[in-house]
Amino acid sequence: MKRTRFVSSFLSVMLAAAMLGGCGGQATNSSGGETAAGGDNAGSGASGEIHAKIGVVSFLSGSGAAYGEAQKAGLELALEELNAANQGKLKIELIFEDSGGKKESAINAVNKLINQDNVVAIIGPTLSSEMFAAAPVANEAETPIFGISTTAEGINDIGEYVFRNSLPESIAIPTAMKKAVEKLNIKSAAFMYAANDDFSVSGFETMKKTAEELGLENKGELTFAIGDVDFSAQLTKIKQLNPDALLISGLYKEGSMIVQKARELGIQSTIIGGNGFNNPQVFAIAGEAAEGLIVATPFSPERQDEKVQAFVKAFEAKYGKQPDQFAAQAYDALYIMSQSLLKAGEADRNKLRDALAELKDFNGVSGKLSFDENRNPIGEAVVVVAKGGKYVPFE
Ligand code: 1QQ
Repeated sequence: MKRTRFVSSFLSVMLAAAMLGGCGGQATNSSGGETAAGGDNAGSGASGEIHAKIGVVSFLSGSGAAYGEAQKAGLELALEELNAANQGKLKIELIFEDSGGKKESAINAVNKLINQDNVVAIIGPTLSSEMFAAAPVANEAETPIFGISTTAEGINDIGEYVFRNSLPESIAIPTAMKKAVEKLNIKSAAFMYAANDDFSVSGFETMKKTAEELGLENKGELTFAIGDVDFSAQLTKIKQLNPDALLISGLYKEGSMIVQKARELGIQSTIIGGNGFNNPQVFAIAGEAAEGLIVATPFSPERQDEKVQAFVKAFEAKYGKQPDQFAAQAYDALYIMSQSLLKAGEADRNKLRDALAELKDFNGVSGKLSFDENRNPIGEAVVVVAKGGKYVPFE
């Protein structure tokens, strides 16, 4: 069991005091500081302005880099807007680390951000598997770590410094499956999932449980691995099983290749995917085969909401393309950090943690957000279907 927070806070304060001669570690509130700049106490260094360094661990290279790119784009847009709006009150600095989707790299990045860069909080890492590996490090160091795409069950059980605004698959998947079963004549299901990825396994378990609850006949469960490129053996079997629905839990690269191959082999089943499919790379990889694919997401750029449309417009102006769910959740996360830092009154890890825990009815582009007692988001998913190269509401 973890030490009580009071004891460990006390110990880290003592340690910081011993190491830094009484100067607070990550607290970089510039009031009273930065006097060396030739008496310049106006502008961004003005007295009272909070300076907060936030680390970001993201999947920026390799087979899932489109997730990380979307996250970085969402964060940088929010950073620009927030630093302009918060002038004189709060200045946020982001420090990006590329984990390449690997657990070991995520752990190293978290250690570096906490011990070397003295960040007040960490956003990311991208994958649940990375979060399971790296969040215990942040939690032990009493540094808030905030998932923006981690949707597996059990993420927040790591500890009280772990948060996420990414809607868990246990909410998103049942929403998609119920709607599909209601609208299409689905009576049976088969499953394919990546057995070497925590998120994909967790998503599969939710899919299987939901299918049981919906009374669907289970026609079979087949696995693949992240990194695989040939899925013909599994899909030949799926074709024989002929399920009404094929449920796929995986990341976009392998998931989209499966969708493409399934249609190539003439599989007619309705395909329902998990969170991994919420990226436009699905259309680049699967092409026309993506048509009809059903997914649930908390974000749709089509939503006729003033805030959502303003975000879509600003994103398109900056990047020349529409934001996806990963960009939207990243964008919201930085707004949540900003609001919570202003509430905390200084860039202090424990004060920020407490402010985050109190978040209620945050009105973001990926919906309204409050946390439950386990710091999980309470939110709703919309169900979308692939049509003409993009996702549109499934009505
Ligand atoms: C997780 C996910 C992935 C799809 C994130 C990219 O939801 O790993 O939890």
